[in-house]
Amino acid sequence: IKYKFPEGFWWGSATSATQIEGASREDGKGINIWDYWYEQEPNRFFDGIGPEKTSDFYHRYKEDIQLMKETGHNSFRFSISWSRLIPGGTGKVNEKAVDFYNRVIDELIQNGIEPFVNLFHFDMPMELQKIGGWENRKVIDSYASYAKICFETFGDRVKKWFTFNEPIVPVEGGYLYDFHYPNVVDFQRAVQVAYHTVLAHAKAVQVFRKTNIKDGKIGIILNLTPSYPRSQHPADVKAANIADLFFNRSFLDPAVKGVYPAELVELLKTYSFLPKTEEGDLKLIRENTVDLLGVNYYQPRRVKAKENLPNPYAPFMPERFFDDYEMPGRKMNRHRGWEIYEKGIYDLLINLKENYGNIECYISENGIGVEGEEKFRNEEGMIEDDYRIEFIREHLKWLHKAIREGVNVKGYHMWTFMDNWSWTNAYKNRYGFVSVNLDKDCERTIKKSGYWFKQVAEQNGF
Ligand code: BGP
Repeated sequence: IKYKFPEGFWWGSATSATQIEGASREDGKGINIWDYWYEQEPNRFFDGIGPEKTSDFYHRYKEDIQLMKETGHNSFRFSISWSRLIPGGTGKVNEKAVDFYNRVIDELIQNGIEPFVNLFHFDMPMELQKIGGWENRKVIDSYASYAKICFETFGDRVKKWFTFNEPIVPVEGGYLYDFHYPNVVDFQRAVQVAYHTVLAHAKAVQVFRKTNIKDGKIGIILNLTPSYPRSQHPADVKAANIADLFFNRSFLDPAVKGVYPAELVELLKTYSFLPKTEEGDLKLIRENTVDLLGVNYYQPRRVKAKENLPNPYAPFMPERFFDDYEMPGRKMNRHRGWEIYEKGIYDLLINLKENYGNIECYISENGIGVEGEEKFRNEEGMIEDDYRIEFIREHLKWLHKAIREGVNVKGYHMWTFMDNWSWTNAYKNRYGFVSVNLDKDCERTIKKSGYWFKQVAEQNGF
């Protein structure tokens, strides 16, 4: 074995409630922004497929947990659906949801699979969105109460907690680039939403510490996109730094260091976009940094200095400060339109080691979405997804190098366990170790990558 990983390394995959559970109206679940938006505008959804059934994990979790075992998982990340647990977002707890998550957690543990639980994966309860969602400061307290209930109910068995998955994505999607509800394009509101999310995160960490879960750790999951300048020309480097401030450091610094980057604050101040704050906010952030960090890595960001002056009449956007740069010859996943750059995972981890106190971290998502995988199904009925094996293997090599150089990485979760519903392309691009046949009542079959992963996990390397 050439690439051996440290003892006790976490191998597994990640999912989210809205994308796998289905049963969106069953057993007292309240609706979230996705259920609502799909009802309002089904045609905006790819192929007209919404989140109501998805991969039916709600009913088939036992079978799925067996498949996790068969694919070598010793750990699994999923999220709790806030609107399932507390249908109104605040107030009464849905006992059927408690029962469901209890059963999932117990089943995982009985099968030797460590649960990693995330509290928020893009799925704001609709009742709270109606009063403004993250724009409304009150929602921070609703979130903290929800978090408290989760810690108290499941904390006896769940030891790895995450407050948010990719909190910047609802800001980008919902308030800047129009791909999440509520489809607002407004930089000032985006700043406020981002700021309230950071406060909600810090508050949940504070609640967690008070709940005092034995051996428990809490973190946040961020999509870190290393920001590479086109050249070492100072204008390009400056452009890359600004993109890094907006898209990485706006959450990374407050979560890990407890402070916002001064350059970001300065920039927002210059353009009069500072958020509304209250006394005590900065103290809350400062005192509630994370124990661990989940890192989702798919692709880097490549930028160059702006070539034209920004249009003064266009809405203010982060892109006011840089242009995207399409590096010639870059390797692409054409299905998703994302660059594949394996070394990025190494670069970002080295940055965490050097500039973020070598925080304990783990790769919480990394994977490749491919359209039309059925054509790779062989006579035995197995999808031969060699491209996925290659994608994972090449990333693992760089991850391994980072570990050798002392980065504090404890695990790797692939996105995703089984093919699932995605926010913008439904079932077009498939990501799973396990395929889901929508025409055959969601029949599951393990792909070649799933068997390969089992070997890797069992040998703790390859
Ligand atoms: C991440 C999200 C996941 C997942 C993944 C793949 O940003 O945390 O929820 O969807 O990306 O992206 P997509 O489904 O858009 O192709």
